[in-house]
Amino acid sequence: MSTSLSSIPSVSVTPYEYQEESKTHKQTFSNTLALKNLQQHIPQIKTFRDITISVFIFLLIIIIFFTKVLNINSTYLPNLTGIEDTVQFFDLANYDGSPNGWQYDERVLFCVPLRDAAAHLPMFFDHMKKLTYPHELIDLAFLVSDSKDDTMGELLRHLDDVQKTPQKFGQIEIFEKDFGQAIGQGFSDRHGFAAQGPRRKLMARARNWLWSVALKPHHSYVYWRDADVETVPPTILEDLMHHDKDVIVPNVWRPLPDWLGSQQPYDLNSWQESDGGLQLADTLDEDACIVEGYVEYQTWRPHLAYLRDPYGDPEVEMELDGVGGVSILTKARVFRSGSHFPAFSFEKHAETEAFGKLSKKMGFSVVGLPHYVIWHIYEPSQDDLKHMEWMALEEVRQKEEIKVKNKYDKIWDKAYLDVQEDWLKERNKFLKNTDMSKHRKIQVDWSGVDDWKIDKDSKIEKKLADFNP
Ligand SMILES: Nc1nc2c(ncn2[C@@H]2O[C@H](COP(=O)(O)OP(=O)(O)OP(=O)(O)O)[C@@H](O)[C@H]2O)c(=O)[nH]1
Ligand SMILES: [Mg+2]
Repeated sequence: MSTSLSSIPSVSVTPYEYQEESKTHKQTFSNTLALKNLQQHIPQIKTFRDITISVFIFLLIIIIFFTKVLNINSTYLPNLTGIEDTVQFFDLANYDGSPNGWQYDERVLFCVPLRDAAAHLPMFFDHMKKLTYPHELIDLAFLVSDSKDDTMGELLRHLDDVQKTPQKFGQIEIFEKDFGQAIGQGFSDRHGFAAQGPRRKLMARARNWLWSVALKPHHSYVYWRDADVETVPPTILEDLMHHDKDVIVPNVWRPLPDWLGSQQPYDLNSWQESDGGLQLADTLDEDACIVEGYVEYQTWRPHLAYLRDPYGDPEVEMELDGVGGVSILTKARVFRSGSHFPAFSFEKHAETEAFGKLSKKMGFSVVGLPHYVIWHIYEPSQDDLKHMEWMALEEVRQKEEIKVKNKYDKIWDKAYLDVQEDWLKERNKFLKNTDMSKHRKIQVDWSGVDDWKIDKDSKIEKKLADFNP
């Protein structure tokens, strides 16, 4: 820069001009210096600006995280001084249900209808103890109805056991109410076609009684579970919850004995509506109740159960219209909003299938997971029982047959000398003087012999020609 200053043409200009110009130059020079100085600091300024922006973005993320992801609850609290002992305040916006509810102490109401279920309860409580959702956040509600066995006694015993362990649950309520269910609880009684409509409507009433008395303002979720589930992941609540749907069900299959094919899609009540289903509904009476899996009602609906791929992604979702009741997770607000289990024909359906349809109609999301499976127990039908009886008898008969054969084989070996080989050797000696033609006449059938087509050039033909020249 000093060279550029000395090179200013001082001779050819007036002092004034020079001064002026020199001044300008000085200014330019100082400006250039300042600019250079500034340029030297630019990286720092840029970093500073970057830091400011980064901090701003960071703060923004934190705010979004706390408000949305953490789902910060309303902090409003009314002044309850003086009445806090008798008045409880709930802001229901705080119990909407988030996809990771277990991290925010969200309570689940676990509803279980029971009838003649004493035999299933040991298995049921075994699953309960293994649940990974924090047990203190699970409130249990049971409805025991029309039972001929000791369902209530078994239930109390199991609850007593589990509540003494570290795996104890939150609040527990048991309700008892008989609905006069006349249809038996055996497999074939339950699954007869004529029994379906009345049975489903009655079950709907039972479910409504249960949730309507058990649901509290502090529940964010309601989970429905049948007692007769044999295999279920312990993470079922979290697995269903993280999908963030209003109503969600897994796929339900059942194991079968080998002679029946080892496994089978079970719950056909989870399906998507089809044109065939809608057309069928139009042809039926107002009170009719379509049920799946019966030749009487062909709906051509895609069933969740049949869409299972054993190697499929368990996260895959399928939109549904009807849902089965074996295992349903719902946000509590679905019931608070007025959805329920229709105990009458709603769009030609009742109970859980109608609940799915109704909830969807009310704008809630209703979803099933085709590749996420839980397993219902296998209960033999009357035909299966007959076949099993026959198989049991057959097994006994075959065992007996083997026993007798072994016995005879032994006796045969010991009691009789096997002379077959000797006989073959000595047979000719014995028979050498015997004219067997008296005992065994040899007859030759010559019919058709003239029709034989013999090649004229063949050796036989030539020989014949030699005999008959
Ligand atoms: N409270 C009550 N519970 C019932 C009644 N009928 C059945 N249950 C219970 O409801 C759950 C489901 O009943 P299931 O008999 O398995 O019948 P489902 O769910 O229609 O399905 P399937 O297993 O296919 O017959 C089980 O936990 C039963 O114990 C009833 O009339 N009242
Ligand atoms: Mg069942």
